[in-house]
Amino acid sequence: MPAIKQKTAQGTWAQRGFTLIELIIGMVVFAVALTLVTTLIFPQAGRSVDPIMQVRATELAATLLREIAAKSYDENGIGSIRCNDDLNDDGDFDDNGESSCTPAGNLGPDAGESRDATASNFDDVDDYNGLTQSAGQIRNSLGEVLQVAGQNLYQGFSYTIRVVYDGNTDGVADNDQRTKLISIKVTTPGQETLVFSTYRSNY
Ligand SMILES: [Ca+2]
Ligand SMILES: [Ca+2]
Ligand SMILES: [Ca+2]
Ligand SMILES: [Ca+2]
Repeated sequence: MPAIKQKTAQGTWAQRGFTLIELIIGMVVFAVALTLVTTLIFPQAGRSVDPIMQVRATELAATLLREIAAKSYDENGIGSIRCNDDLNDDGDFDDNGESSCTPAGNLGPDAGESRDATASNFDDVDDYNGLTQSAGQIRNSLGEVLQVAGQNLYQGFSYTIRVVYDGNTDGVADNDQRTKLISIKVTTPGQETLVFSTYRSNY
């Protein structure tokens, strides 16, 4: 027990302990300080992880968006002829060597296409519609699970991709087939959800 020195009436120094009141006040001050630390500082320590997870979610989404951006606008373009190109200007998109764009209800992988466990053969942007990958299964376009030193690079992350027609670019799906809206929803290990979107026009 620490002690305090006190001068006696004879002018010599003597030691005395804490009184009960001093001990109680000390304990109250300590309890208040502990409460402040646990309510103010400890939650901040947890939150300081969030920006790191947000950066990693952004990296993941940027990688996917780069991959998608390299694909054709639609399955149905023929060579350099885009889908919905009305070459003979007769109001019909699928005569005279033309092809219609994929109907809104069919946006997704086409026959025999996959990106999950094999090297991806996705070849147009809407093939990614509905693609979902979760913890331990996040793969690159070669079908490889992304790992560093045996650890999954995106452990605890998951994402879902949605592709819709949005010709007037208002963020709401419509039937105007000139533009596709690609949205990637990434969920972090802390269950925070971030959405990254981009538009792709029919070029
Ligand atoms: Ca035509
Ligand atoms: Ca395709
Ligand atoms: Ca497709
Ligand atoms: Ca729209």
